[in-house]
Amino acid sequence: MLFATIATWWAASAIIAFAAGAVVGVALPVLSYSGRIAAPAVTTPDAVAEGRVLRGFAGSGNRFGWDRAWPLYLPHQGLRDAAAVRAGALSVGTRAVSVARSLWWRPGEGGARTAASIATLVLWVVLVLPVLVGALAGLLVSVGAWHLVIAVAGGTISVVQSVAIGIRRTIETTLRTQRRTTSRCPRCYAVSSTPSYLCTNTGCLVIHRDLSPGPLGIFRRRCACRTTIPATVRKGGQHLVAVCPACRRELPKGSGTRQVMFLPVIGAVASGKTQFLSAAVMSMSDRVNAHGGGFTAISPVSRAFIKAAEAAITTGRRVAKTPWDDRPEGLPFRLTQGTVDKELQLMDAAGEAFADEDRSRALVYFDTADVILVMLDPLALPKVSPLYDASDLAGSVSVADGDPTRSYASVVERLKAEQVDLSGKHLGVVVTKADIVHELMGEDVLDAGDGGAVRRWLSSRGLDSFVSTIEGDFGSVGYFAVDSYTQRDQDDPLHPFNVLDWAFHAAGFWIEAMARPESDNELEGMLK
Ligand SMILES: Nc1nc2c(ncn2[C@@H]2O[C@H](COP(=O)(O)OP(=O)(O)OP(=O)(O)O)[C@@H](O)[C@H]2O)c(=O)[nH]1
Ligand SMILES: [Mg+2]
Ligand SMILES: [Zn+2]
Ligand SMILES: [Zn+2]
Repeated sequence: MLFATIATWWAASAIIAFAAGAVVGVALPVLSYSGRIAAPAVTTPDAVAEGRVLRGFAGSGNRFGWDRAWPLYLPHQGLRDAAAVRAGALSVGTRAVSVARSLWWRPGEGGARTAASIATLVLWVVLVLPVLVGALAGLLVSVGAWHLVIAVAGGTISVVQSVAIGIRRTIETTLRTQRRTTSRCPRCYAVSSTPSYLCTNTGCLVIHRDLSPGPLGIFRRRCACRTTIPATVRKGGQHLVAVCPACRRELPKGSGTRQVMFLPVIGAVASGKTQFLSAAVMSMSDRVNAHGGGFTAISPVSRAFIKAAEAAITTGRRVAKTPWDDRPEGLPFRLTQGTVDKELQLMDAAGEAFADEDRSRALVYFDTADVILVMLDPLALPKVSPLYDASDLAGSVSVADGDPTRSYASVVERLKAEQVDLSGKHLGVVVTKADIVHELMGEDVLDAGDGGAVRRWLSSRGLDSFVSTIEGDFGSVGYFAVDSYTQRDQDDPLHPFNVLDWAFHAAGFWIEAMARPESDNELEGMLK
């Protein structure tokens, strides 16, 4: 009878205690999350940036660490939350055990005291133990079940997320490689595959160095300031403010989402660099506009350049001398047509920069150029200048000063000394002021339609060894003669556009054959 009563009590109290323990176990995650019991560690953007959350760096994060943004909940915050629930369960359990133990009354050693201890122990075992065991078991089972559910669901979501990240990253890299998108800083000349981006919240100082799908977001990312921005350069690059990863200065809008054709020019003072680039840019603009595309200057400096070029070319005024600046700024232009979106960045340094190797040392952008143009003023050649000086044309145009090969050497000697590989680079030799040469010597001397003829002309005018030097230095060399001053037909062999055409082909900027102004289809091809 007594045993039956005890057994019933045990069963009943254990079941009730089990249920109570289970309820506590269910309430624990809520209590923990709201910080009442064992609050979890939070994967804050600061913890992320300090490298305490995510291991291993990805993308350009390699250089700068992880960006200051909120990571995905899984797995890192999820694991921390689960650990907090376990810690909470442990502390509730320990507390229950110590409360239960305090109920066993032990007055001390000897005689009646020992007897009292034993008596309360018996009572304790009969009354308290089943409650304690039931409660602990309930807690254990419910926390265990919760972990199991979370582990299965969280694990599945985590795996799906990793796959999604992998797919999104592959798409991004493939498209980027296909479109050959880069960004080129017009001011510090740094070339990078991913520019850095500012948060859209203007009060936020966070710079997002590596906008790519990953643990900081698969489609969108939440900045430390809780503003959400796109998680890819392809999406974000369209409207976020891009800054140079190297110098942090603002880049032209859309940098990093386009292929960039970079075209720097070498040439002595008054060799005709600016006149050539002005004519080339205007013809580019005319062509693209004529075919329904857009050609726009995308920086204050390139806007000023195109304005001056337009004024000079349309009125026949001569271009102004370029002021000498140690670190000239690149001139970025955007070319759009249909879905095609590309950038052309020209670099027009003043001739003074090419006086010697020391001066041209700052022009490190030559290191990363696939195509380089060198401007040669034929009127400065010893075999031509007496003819010009003695003619009626003498003084009509400024003539380059100094040996025309010196400006070339000022750049290329440094590149060679620094072991820059020139074998993959292309050099365009542009003989300027061909109109004047033709007036002095007749139309047939400098046949612009034929690069070989221009090369022979230079060789026979004292530049024989120069020709062999440059051909030994560069992977390929193209020869051109241009008249950048007179407005000529688009298909005139002396038109500066011919040089651009060659340069674009050499750099793989135009995939289809060169567009002639008559054919729309071909221009589309040229921009693709
Ligand atoms: N007739 C004629 N004049 C030209 C041609 N190219 C340049 N010029 C003139 O030559 C002079 C010098 O040309 P620029 O383009 O200013 O020379 P630059 O190389 O830019 O010189 P810096 O800016 O000092 O480095 C200008 O007066 C031009 O108008 C050309 O093809 N034909
Ligand atoms: Mg100039
Ligand atoms: Zn920069
Ligand atoms: Zn922000």
